[in-house]
Amino acid sequence: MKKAFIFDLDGVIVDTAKFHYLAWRNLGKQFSYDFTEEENEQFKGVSRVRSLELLLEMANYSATQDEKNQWLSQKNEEYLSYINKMDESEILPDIPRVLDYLWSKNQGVALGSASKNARPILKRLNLLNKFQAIVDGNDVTAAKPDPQVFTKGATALETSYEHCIVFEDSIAGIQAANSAGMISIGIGEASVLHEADYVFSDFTEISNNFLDQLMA
Ligand code: B16
Ligand code: MG
Repeated sequence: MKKAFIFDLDGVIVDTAKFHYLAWRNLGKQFSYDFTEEENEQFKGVSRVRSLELLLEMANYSATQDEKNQWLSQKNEEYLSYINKMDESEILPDIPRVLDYLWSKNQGVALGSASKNARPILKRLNLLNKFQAIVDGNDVTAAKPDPQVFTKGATALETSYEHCIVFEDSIAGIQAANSAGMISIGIGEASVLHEADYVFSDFTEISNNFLDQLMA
């Protein structure tokens, strides 16, 4: 039976969280806030606009709309300066193997990311043609934990939700997959992603046998 495998981008296919962190940290310095890596965990899977709101709340800084708009574009420009130096070597281990295996088994493969930069990132990684459908931050009206980013992918691949498998590194993304009735696979720490149906540290732990079981 054909299933749909939906991949998150940041933290699943590529480790761009480090670039988001650098850009948010530098922005925080403008209002004298020392943004830590630990705090950055809360930003994973969260939209750009919501991330800025969170940062301002942490810093207890009340910004004008003009300041917010300026900071959102400033943050994105810095983020893009890091992204523009990326290449295929940044693809996380065993992602190419898993994608190729799913294609060889004629499975549906989609991207479901909160990022508005998903397409240029996939292009830089030479992975654009590995996805039959791409749903990103430009395509949704509700952010994770709302399941829209994944349900749109399922619709594009003409697959019912219960036949979808989602790979996610964020708590919000796991909740989104669960609320749509999809199988959720956490990539990261089990203590953080305990709501997922399965958790693996990374794709080197996901065998072709396990993928076969998901397809069955
Ligand atoms: P952008 P994902 C998310 O991507 C990131 O995890 C999150 O940190 C980021 O704020 C969000 O994309 C928006 O990204 O500023 O590029 O639109 O994990 O859902 O692939
Ligand atoms: Mg992610």
